[in-house]
Amino acid sequence: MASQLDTLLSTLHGFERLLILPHNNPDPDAIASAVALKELLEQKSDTACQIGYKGIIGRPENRALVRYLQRPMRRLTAGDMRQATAIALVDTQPGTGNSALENGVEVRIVIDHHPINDYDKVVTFADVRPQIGATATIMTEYLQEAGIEPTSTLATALFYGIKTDTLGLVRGATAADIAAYLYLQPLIDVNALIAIENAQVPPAYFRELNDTVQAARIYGDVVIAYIGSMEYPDLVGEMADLLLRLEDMQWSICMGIHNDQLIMSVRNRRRRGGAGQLARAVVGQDGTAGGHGMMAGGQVQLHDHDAAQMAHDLMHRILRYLDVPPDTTGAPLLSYSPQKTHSMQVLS
Ligand SMILES: [Mn+2]
Repeated sequence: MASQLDTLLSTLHGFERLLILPHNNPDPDAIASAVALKELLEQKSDTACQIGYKGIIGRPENRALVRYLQRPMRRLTAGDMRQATAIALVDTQPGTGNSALENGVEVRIVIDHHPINDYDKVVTFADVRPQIGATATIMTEYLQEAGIEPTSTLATALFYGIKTDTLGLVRGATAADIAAYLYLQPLIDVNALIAIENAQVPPAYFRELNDTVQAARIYGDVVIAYIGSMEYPDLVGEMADLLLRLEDMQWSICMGIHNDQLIMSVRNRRRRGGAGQLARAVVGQDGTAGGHGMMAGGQVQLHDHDAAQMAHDLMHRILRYLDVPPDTTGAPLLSYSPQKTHSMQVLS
């Protein structure tokens, strides 16, 4: 029986060029996975690869990672999609609305770890494993199977991809993620990783942080912040992670506007917490959404809709979905004091 790797490679027979697409506004897992696929195919096939992306790489850590990788990807032009004869999607799937993929374009390869999407596209090779914590884990396995030891640079990127997607192996990590992480660990450039993780941030970061904290309201065990327009689209994910740290919270949801899109990020503390279901139910036909039990996201194209009104509508749907009584006014985070205070005990 042919191995997964052989099947993957045979998919590209006769194709001189492949366009690799990570999801829009790519995160470390998407960036590392795209670079790993390029490396694999350039060593094991005759196909030349180009990585393209849509959206922006805004989070300072992600910008630092891309600089460290010597800018392996470029923003897509309209012509790139038209000219592409073979396309690979990594860390995303057709039909999610979260890639540059256009209708009618054939997809050769999909490698992803998000829940399987009901797409009607014909994909020649699909390796989608929703139980796995990071696509970088799957790509590490392919490199191992191909007998390619990643360079220190690539190992660092893959390690960081697994680390961020699983919050350091505590969010949705499986035995496979742990195995890949431990395999990569001796190969990484520790100083580079420290520099990436502690990338310096522009003053706007602190303005956005302030806006988020000012906007956050608490409804029982749910904290929600709508921050209005934001400098870069992945900010909502970063802020949702931060808000989930508030004691007693089960849910955190952050929404903001970037480039005529309302972007929402959802977090839940539990492994099967239903973050993906909430995102899909709330966004509905107004946009696209997807994700796992603990983390999910969605986006709505605003067109002529008023941003504040749309945010208000979504907020309403979220509260209804979570059975929060409609007349409940949330408590502003900054004046919120929980019934029980148990967190500030001094440990001695
Ligand atoms: Mn991922």
